[in-house]
Amino acid sequence: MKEIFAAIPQIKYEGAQSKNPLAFRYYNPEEVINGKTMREQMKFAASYWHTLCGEGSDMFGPGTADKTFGGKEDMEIYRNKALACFEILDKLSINYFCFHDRDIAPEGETLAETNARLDEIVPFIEDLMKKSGKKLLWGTANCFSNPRYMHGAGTACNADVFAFAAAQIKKALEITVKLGGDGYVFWGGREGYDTLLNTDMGLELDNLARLMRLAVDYGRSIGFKGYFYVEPKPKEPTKHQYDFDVSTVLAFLRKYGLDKDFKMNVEANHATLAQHTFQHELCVARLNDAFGSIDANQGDLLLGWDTDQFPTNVYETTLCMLEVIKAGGFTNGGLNFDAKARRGSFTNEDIFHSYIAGMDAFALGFRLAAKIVEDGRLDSFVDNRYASYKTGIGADIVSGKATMADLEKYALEKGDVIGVLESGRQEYLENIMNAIMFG
Ligand code: XLS
Ligand code: NI
Ligand code: NI
Repeated sequence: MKEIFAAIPQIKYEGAQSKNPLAFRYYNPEEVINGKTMREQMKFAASYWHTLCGEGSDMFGPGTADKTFGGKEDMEIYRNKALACFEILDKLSINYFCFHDRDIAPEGETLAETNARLDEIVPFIEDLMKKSGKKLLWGTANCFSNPRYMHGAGTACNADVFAFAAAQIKKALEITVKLGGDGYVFWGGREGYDTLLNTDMGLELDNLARLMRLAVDYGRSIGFKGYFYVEPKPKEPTKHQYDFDVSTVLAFLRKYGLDKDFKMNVEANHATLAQHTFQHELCVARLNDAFGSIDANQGDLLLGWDTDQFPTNVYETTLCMLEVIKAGGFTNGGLNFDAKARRGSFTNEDIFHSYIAGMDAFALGFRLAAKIVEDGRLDSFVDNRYASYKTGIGADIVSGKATMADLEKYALEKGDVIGVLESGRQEYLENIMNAIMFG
């Protein structure tokens, strides 16, 4: 097999002191932490769309990176993308990848032609998977790029578009099952609206639920055993995306009886666009038994859009991995780098620098999160803060024994309770975080 990135060696773990830019300093795949190897715990995945397709175009100019990987005609280019993908996975010791249907083969003139192209590329990818042992973390359908989806897909105002989206998702599910995918993602794409002046929100939401029910039932009928995910995002491309944040999605799923069928794929940059922390979104998902998978990236708080930067903020990755540990780790999910190198970082080598930076930031975050848990001071502080619910009136509140009358009697006897309160000690706790993280 021809090597596409001949200048890039196998990326090895060299330890924190290493100055070699093409080495891991914190990600040591075979090192055991909390009883499992880092490789098993972190479950890193590469995103096909950013890594093999995205050329860096933005609204002010075209792409700066060449992602043809030496290919000339259409399908040859896409075969080369697949070859490049597996070389990247291999050289970086990444076990998983994620894709949209349209990332792996270009669209033809008709749906039949497009599907035929998928049927041509899927066995090629399947073969590369067999040879390398790499796996599909999740698949999805791109129901947002083609102009036919200008008004949405499942929430389109036109039933023909709904039918087209369903057909596309059917095929994407079949491919995901064929490639043994562990998950299938619904990211809202253009499921949202720009103005209520032209929108029947009720019908659009009902239809979105209808499409998801059809997809789940079809997926299960063809043997899909993995997780279905919703990936919340508050805005972009539409002004108001229906899958705003984890809480909104949970309410939607419950209303339509879909809550048992879906987990969350939480993306860091989407959390901050919704004015939440990444940690908040992960925590809400965990508390509702909906923690599933993560799109690992970071935004820029000075820019109000989904910049999809590779995550390098170790404070954030630490808090994220703390939530992952509390959720009991990943089952079918993993850490997918839904992230791209900046437009100015256009070389092949930048792909590797980006992944190394992201993987090391998460590996260091994981090491630090494990230290925080082991240290125990933060957990025991929180535990003590709520200690009054363990005995006496607090235990009666929690067990449901206390009535409103009991609580009134208790309060009247006390006269006032201000004297029992203790400090929240935020600064003390933030200093403990720094002490554990920076030694
Ligand atoms: C876009 C989303 C998208 C999904 C997959 O903002 O993050 O890339 O992860 O459709
Ligand atoms: Ni994403
Ligand atoms: Ni995103």
